[in-house]
Amino acid sequence: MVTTKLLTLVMVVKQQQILLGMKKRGFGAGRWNGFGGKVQPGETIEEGAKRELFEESGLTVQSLEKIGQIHFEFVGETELLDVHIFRTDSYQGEPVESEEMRPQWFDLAKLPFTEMWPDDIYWFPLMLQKKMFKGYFKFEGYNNILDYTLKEVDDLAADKGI
Ligand code: 8OG
Repeated sequence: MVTTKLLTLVMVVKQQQILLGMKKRGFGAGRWNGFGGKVQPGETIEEGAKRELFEESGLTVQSLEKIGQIHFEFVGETELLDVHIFRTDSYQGEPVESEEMRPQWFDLAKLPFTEMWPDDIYWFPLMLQKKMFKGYFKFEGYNNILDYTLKEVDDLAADKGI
């Protein structure tokens, strides 16, 4: 039986920099990424995104802009990931290291793509231009992309396709 896990991912942008965290443990360990995780029962996706952002980086936000949605499949695994991606350009607080993440600002011109999930290089340009997108990536293991689709959309909620 195929199941789908609902996840969030928040990208914090300020001027010409983006805040990424080095994932210290668990899924995606050793990679720089935005902040996020599993949506819990009883919370909306946006509430889950804000909670994970705070837990992992110490930052709070008033509002988040929904910017993308990507489905991930891993060959041989029955669980699909449905990752809802948000962007924010304003936040409160200062980034602090958590048990899960070590935050660091990166210049947008010098992103550490070789130490990030391999799909990120495809959709980061859209996210950075504030273009909404939907995508699908099929992985073999955690390093190899076998197949993918990625498209810009006008309205994330209205567009049902992946
Ligand atoms: O709770 P946990 O740390 O396992 O959540 C996984 C986080 O990783 C969540 O924020 C979603 C995010 N994530 C994936 N796959 C990918 C990916 O391919 N690229 C990026 N940038 N983030 C991903 O699960």
